[in-house]
Amino acid sequence: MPLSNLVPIPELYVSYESAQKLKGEAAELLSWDLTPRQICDLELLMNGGFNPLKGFLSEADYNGVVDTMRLADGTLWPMPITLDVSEKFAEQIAPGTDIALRDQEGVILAILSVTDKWSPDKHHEAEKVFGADDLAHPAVNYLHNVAGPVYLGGPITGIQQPVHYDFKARRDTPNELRALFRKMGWQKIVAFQTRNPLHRAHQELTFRAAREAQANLLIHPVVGMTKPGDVDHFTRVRCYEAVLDQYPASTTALSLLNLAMRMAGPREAVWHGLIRKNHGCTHFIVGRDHAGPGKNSQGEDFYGPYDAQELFREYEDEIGLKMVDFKQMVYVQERAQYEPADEIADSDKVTILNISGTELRRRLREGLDIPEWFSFPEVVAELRRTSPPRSKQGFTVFFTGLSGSGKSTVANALMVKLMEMGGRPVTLLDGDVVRKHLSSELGFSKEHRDINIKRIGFVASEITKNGGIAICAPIAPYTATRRAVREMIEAHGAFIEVHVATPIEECEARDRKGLYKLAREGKIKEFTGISDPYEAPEHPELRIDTTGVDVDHCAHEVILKLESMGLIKG
Ligand code: PPS
Repeated sequence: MPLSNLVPIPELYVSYESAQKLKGEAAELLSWDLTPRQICDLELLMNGGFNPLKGFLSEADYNGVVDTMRLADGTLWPMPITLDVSEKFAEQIAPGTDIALRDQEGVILAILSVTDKWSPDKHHEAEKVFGADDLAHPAVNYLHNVAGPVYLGGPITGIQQPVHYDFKARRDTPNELRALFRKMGWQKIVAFQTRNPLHRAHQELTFRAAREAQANLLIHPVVGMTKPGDVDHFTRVRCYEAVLDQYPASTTALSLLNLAMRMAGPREAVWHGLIRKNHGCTHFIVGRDHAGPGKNSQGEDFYGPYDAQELFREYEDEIGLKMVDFKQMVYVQERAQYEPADEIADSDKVTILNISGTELRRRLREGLDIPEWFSFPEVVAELRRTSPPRSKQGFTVFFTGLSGSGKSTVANALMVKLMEMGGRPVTLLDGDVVRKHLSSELGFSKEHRDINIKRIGFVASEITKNGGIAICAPIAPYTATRRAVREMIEAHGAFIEVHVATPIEECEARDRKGLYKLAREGKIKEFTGISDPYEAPEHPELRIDTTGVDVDHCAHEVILKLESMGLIKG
């Protein structure tokens, strides 16, 4: 039995009695409503998953972590765990203040005793932690466009765990997992981190990894926050449960980890290792492109495919876990089995079959065959259930462009054409109409425009989730806000951004509402294109200019795009 599993990992919770008392007192304190990512971080801080951290990082620890992957006392820790807040909230806080940390329903989860408050250099953080200050990296985008500008640090007093209603029996704290391993007499445990459904290749790989290490296996998927666009965790957990039956009985456990991933590749691998060590594991599988964020804005990979393995190897002793490096498993048709790619010689002259993630998504989208050698029928059935062919899924067409560019007119024509085709309910969220019904109290400051667009995004994502078609037609002048809406919607279906790129001269010449004239005279302030910016989309799914083109033709172009994406059948 590894020694570490005989002793519990320190948690930050106080006793039940103290928690009840503290809860009463905390009601009087200033409160911070935690974001979904902060709730994930707090849970792992409190239950010891982030041991040795005792709270959100102080400024000195943060600087050490960002620059050298070490806390101020020299302990290895690769990821900044900080409490980011708004400037307005930070103004009320000074070192020495206690604040109540609440979940999104207002339940008090913990008290933060603030020792540090500072405004971080986010460009520096992005460069050092994620390797590039590039918004194509999901965590860099989060850092600049979602996270607040001020960080608070200090120790945490844990009052209660965040509440989960889903898969309760599959969630374990580090100490619960340690106790399970003790009870089962498991001495060596290989952890497998994943944010994707498991197919046969993963099952083979994890099974072999455990056998080679003569260890038991822990499938330890992340169910907190993963990469935007990933398969939702409800679907994935049902898939994992199906795959669990494929391992020899009592050799393998499945436990869900409420981690908010950062997709930081090499640094993330080291972080994942430390977290698994805290959960009582002895070995950790690090794959090709571990926790990779995809391509950067130049279309290149952020990290080399084996950077994560190299960094992990460098720190293996300090992490206290042995790395099991990923052996890529491939299917050999002639032998009807999976084999490690590096064990197949050229002289074998065999046929190797593979289906990439992109190809799998295409087949699911188009309702095409997914062969049995690739995945388990239960997993495929589960994936098909949540991702029906695209022609049956909901989607959002998001028009953006200047006032008078023709957004509403084309959107209206598109709506009618889609209704004529039938099949799915269609809702038009036009800029003016939304401002009348949903956003009547808002003006045109950046802050108000962002709220307006996020409301539209929220409604559109609900429509998309429920299988309908949402057509949005606001100006939506800011790239970051449009991206946030895209992320909200792509979790449920396709997002088609249509830039109505009619030049401002044409919009102004039309001046259908007489607003440009008033804006030029200074009678309307903050008017988009005149006295307020419009950030044109760089890569919209479609760009149309309505100058001299009839509406019918423009709407038809959108229809053709939807057909080419398999969203509607011609
Ligand atoms: S935003 O930026 O996306 O929130 O704008 P949106 O909700 O689409 O509202 C734009 C419509 O409001 C009218 N209007 C203005 N537009 C831009 N800037 C200023 N200051 C402004 N004041 C009023 C205008 O009629 C827009 O409608 P469209 O259909 O775009 O012409």
